[in-house]
Amino acid sequence: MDFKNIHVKREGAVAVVTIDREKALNALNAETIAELQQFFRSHWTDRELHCVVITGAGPKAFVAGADIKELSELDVRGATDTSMRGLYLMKSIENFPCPVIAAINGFALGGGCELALACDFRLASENAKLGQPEINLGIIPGYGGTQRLARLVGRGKAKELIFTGDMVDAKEAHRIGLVDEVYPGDQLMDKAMELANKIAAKGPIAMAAAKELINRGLDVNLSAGCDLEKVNFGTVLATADSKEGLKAFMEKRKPEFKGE
Ligand code: CO8
Repeated sequence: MDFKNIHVKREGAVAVVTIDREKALNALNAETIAELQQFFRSHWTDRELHCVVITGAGPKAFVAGADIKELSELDVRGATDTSMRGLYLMKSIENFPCPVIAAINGFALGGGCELALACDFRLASENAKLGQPEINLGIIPGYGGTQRLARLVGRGKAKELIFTGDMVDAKEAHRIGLVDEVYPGDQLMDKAMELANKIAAKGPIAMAAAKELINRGLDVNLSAGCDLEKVNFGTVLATADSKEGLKAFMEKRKPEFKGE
């Protein structure tokens, strides 16, 4: 698959997707959104893929937002369509059947912060800066930021970030729960791959079910969420991977999951 704005490197069961528009600090233009969408759509049923890492090219930015030049040329219809395409991408990442890790190697602003919010984990380098600066441009977040940020860091912190447009550094982002871990820049990708490979070694069916249940469970009440877990538990227990995992424990060996 030939892409212009992203690179995909497969390392076993892990795919590393690098957004590469370094001159524009990896800003998400329409073409990049479309290429990312194509990547996720075409790998939706790839059973050999167990984890995805998304990062930005160069030492300075993960993604500095939606492409401001493109935004400035949109009319109402164009803005709605652009927002819809971005929201659809974020949903695809959130619902992707295997975990997606954001390796935040610098600025993650606006649409870049929203991209990271749609991922399952956010690992940041010490030089990372995150924020939703849209208000400074006279606009609002359009790729899910008003919704996912509040769910992650709480109503107050989300309002502070979105109303002021201020950036937070990696340390503060970690303190408020916006990122999960912070590493020196030269260790970020190794740490992201370490986590990705650990996840990739687990049973992919159980992993997909766990991801979906946590995501869906947060949108329903506790009782309905537990009901969802009950139904899925039975389905997962009936898989060959479950039999292998339980058997391997009793035989004191490492399980070999096949995704069946
Ligand atoms: N879009 C396009 N180009 C960008 C962007 C961007 N978001 N960010 C940086 N660039 C470009 C700059 O224009 C510059 O290009 P050039 O060299 O040709 O002038 C180059 O990248 C380097 O940037 P700077 O010279 O500005 O680098 P600095 O180190 O001085 O500053 C900053 C780095 C602080 C990151 C600064 O570039 C900045 O503030 N960027 C904009 C950040 C921002 O406001 N992001 C939010 C954008 S809006 C958004 O994301 C909305 C999402 C929802 C959209 C919904 C669709 C309808």
